[in-house]
Amino acid sequence: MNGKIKKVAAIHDLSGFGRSSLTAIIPTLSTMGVQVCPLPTAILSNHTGGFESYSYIDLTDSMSEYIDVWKKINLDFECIYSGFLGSTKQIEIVSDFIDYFGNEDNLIVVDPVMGDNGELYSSFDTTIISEMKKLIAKADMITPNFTEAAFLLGMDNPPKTINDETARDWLLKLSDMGPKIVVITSVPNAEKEEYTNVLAYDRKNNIFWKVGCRYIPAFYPGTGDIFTSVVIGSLLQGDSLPVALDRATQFISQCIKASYGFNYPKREGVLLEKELGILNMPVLISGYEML
Ligand code: PXL
Repeated sequence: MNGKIKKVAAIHDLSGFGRSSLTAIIPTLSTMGVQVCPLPTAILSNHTGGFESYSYIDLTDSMSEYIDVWKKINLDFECIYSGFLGSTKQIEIVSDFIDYFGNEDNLIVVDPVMGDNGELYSSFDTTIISEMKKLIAKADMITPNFTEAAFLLGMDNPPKTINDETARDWLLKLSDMGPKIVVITSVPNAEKEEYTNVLAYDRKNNIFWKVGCRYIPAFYPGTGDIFTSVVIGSLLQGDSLPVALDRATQFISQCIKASYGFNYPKREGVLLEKELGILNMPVLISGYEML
């Protein structure tokens, strides 16, 4: 056995309460045997989705010095994973980070965190969309939710549902912007209202994938961060893309079911701590198919 542990540079905010961003990403990837090296973008008292207020310390000005030290001590990463970015300047910093630390062998993942349920998060205005488009051009894989995918494609108001043909069109158009792998989460199912889909396109193999999941009418902040973390952990463990998507979908459904059953306050996020252990259990692949 060799002691090599893979490292992920995780460029996200730290929100002290509500199980989103780094407080969800670190435990998830650590449980999957991956070392998380956080590059914090901001420190918040709690995430911005559903509380009366939040405190916000912007770390844009300290990020360059932090990164310079990482360069000096010669760090390298098997994956670079960015999420919530608080300013245009931060997007530029991440872009430079990818130019320096990205290479042929590592996986560059950009989760273009901007909004959900048809709306931008309260801390953003629409300039985030054009900046995010520049950043996704440098990614190997992007993981927008349905709302973010529509915004990246230039729509102001995401449609209610899309059929398979439109879905393939969206995936191709997003891949044309740069990323080799495009994953769209929370896509409403046009035929079966009680299901949502995760859809994906793998340009190298020219394959579209679809993983269905029973829709649970509950919105919990942080589920996108946990989803992308499981996909990354699974790919770094050597799984194929559809298996990684299947594992992540199953894990999120399990977390949501665990929380929903307790009528747990949504703004506190899903009951991650109760469920983390199942990430180390043998996987029963539940049902991916080609789109
Ligand atoms: O999970 C996405 C996210 C990340 N960071 C902050 C957020 C949110 C979603 O609300 O508010 C600060």
